Formats: sequence, structure tokens, C-alpha cells
Amino acid sequence: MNSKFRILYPLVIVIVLLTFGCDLGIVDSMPPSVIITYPHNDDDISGTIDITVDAQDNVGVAHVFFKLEFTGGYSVKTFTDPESPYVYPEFNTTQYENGTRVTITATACDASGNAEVASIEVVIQN
Ligand SMILES: [Ca+2]
Repeated sequence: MNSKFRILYPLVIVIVLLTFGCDLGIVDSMPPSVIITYPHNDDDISGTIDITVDAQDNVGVAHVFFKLEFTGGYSVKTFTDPESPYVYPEFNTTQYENGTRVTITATACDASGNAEVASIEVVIQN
């Protein structure tokens, strides 16, 4: 290694660390915000609907996990949407008895594993 490289090499490392190194040390501990934008809590729902969620994060939302739980012994339905806009598409309410209560839970996660949950309850009335 000649003397020019001996000086240049540490300088390059310092520049690279100053440029990129700071980002590597930051830990994202802030969970996303999440709101179920449709339907609304206590709504009667009918037909086939899209369940929509607004999720934001200081770094980036990794995915939104939807969970639908029903009264009356129906099995739980789940769906994961990795891309905005976050939607549980084409939920067909006509497959359920009128009066069935549905608890809709949306969990937004960021890449660091932070999560935030939003939940509403609606009633199927066709
Ligand atoms: Ca975050």
C-alpha cells in the first residue's frame, strides 16, 4: 500500500460512516397509527363490502393484518395486505345470518415489529 492510499482509505471509511452509518444506529420504536375507515363502529352492513384501513408509520408500514370474528360459531376470517391502500376486499355478508355481530380488527405493523391495533364491531343486516 503506498502512502497515498494509507491516507485515502481511512478517509473513505469516515465519509461512508458519516453518510450511511447514522441510519444504521437508529432503532424505530414508534408503532404505526391505524384507523378502520370503513365500515364504522356499530354500523349495520349488507351485501359485499370492502373493509378499508388508513395506516401510517414514521418509517413505513410493512403490512396490515385483518381479522374478522363472528358471533354464531362462524369461523374466523383473516387477510394480510402488504400494500397501501389497505383493504380487506369483497367481504360477502350474505353468507351469514342477519344479526350476526362481526368484530373487525386491523393490526398495522412496521418493519421493526412495532404494531398498533384498531377494532370495531358491526352487525350484518341484509
Ligand atoms: Ca415505526
